[in-house]
Amino acid sequence: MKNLKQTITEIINGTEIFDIHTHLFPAAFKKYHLSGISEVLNYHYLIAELLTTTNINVKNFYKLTKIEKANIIWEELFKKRTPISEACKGVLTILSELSIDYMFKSFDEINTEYSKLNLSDLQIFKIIKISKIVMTNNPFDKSEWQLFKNKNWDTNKYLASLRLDDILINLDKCLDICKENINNFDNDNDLIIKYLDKVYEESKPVYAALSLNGLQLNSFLKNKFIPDILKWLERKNIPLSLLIGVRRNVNKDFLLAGDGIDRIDLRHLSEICNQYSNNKILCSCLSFNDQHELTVLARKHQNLKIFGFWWFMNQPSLIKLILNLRIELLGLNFIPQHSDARVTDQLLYKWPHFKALLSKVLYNHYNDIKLKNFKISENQISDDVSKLFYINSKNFLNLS
Ligand code: RAT
Ligand code: ZN
Repeated sequence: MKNLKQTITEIINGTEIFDIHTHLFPAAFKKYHLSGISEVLNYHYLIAELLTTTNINVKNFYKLTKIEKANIIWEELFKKRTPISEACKGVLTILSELSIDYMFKSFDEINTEYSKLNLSDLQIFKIIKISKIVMTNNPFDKSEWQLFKNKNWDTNKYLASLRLDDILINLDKCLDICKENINNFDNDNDLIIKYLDKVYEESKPVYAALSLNGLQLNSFLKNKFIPDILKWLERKNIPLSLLIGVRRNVNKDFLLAGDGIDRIDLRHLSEICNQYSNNKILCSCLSFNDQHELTVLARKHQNLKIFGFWWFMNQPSLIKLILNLRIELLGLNFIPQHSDARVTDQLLYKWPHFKALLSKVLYNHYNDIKLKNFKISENQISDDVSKLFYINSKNFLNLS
């Protein structure tokens, strides 16, 4: 092998990726598919930064059009100030990846240049080497669920997942939607399961997911629907993905940009894994505080798999630290990242930022075992990276 560092970087850049949690939709589903620089600048991570950095009136800001909002974000965060946060750097990565010279330019100028590129989602997938992504699909959102009425998109690239948060936060609405679709049922539990059967057939999801605050995690196993849902997931042989530790609406006025972090007790996760040992659980925690305990739990439960660096955890300094910890405690038995992208173009920064970190972290570990006389080959590194980016996800989701 020529040079270990270079070999690792080349392998990481050349390995196919399975992105297991995104908020992306196929381009054919126009109403929900987001792309382009205006959408990139309207990302709620940047909006939160804008609203807390400036004195802009929040209500008035949200009344503006997307182009107007993008304009303000560009002026305030990228021209008047140094764009040094992770969310800002993401935009710079996208622009430089696309060779757009942005210095001293207005949003309009950049927008015109960017639009001319006419980038398609599949082109972006190709640049980053993404072969599959998992969408977040809410079966209790009638308008969004229309996606599955006309499958004129590549179902091998865009896989579905069932987001079930509404069952915990908006049960009446969920039951109404179930009743519109299911005629014969014995009780509410039976109704929900029959509806899940229906949406399963329509979408063929690879997992079901729930995001939980501390209270919802504490009372999870006492919820009257959860045991039946877990049994249903076991029958369907698909995992439950738990995104734990979000506190919604910390600042209601900020809308989507107003969610924060909640305190949680991971002993409940351990209980879920024990009581439902035939269910597979994917898990990502939002707070830095919970990462050590979560990693130890993944050594204790065969049915638990950690995935990604979720949202506020997706910061280079934290990723470096926790990625090392995960490798130290779990070897390569975890799913290291997901993009959480809402705009297809964000893949152009989320994955390269992660790849650069993974490259450095893996180099140190391989170097370490090399010093202990372990002969690491190029093939072995390829297999390892392939596990991290693709195979671990594929196996845990039971995909062929
Ligand atoms: O990261 C985000 O964009 C958040 O707003 C959430 O969507 C989060 O990832 C989630 O899936 O709830
Ligand atoms: Zn998400």
